[in-house]
Amino acid sequence: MHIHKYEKIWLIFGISALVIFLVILGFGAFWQGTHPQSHGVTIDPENIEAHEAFQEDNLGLTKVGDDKYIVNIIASAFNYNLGTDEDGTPVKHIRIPKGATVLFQVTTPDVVHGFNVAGTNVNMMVEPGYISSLETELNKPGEYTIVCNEYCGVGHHMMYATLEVYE
Ligand SMILES: [Cu+2]
Repeated sequence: MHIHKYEKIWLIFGISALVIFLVILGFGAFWQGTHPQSHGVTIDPENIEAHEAFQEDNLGLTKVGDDKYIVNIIASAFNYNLGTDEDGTPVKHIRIPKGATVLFQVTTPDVVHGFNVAGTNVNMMVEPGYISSLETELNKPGEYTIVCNEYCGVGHHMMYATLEVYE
């Protein structure tokens, strides 16, 4: 069978593009652990406190087991509510030991926000009516900034918190 030269070039180009695409996808999924959420979890945005995870006492970092943590956060214009410490000051900094499994659960009562732990694969869109959750292992010690990467209004740039992964 004779294949024209241009047709050969085109076939090689097409097959290579497909292989490159699959390699990138595989790298993201298996090496970097990028997975879509399995299903949507809904919440009443006007009555967030009715959900146990978002009651004042349960906000922020909670240790739930050996090397297992849950972080509950209410994102709102223009703040990340991580609860308060003993003297009532809002928590803006959380510390997690290296290698621990962390489940982030975030929701919002108002508009669409982002939740991105800059420099990690923790990056979620936070929509009113839904609980965005992601479980991950943070293995690189350092200080990370949690930023909102969905423009949510004039105070958007003031939405941040910090996360420290320590040895
Ligand atoms: Cu924002």
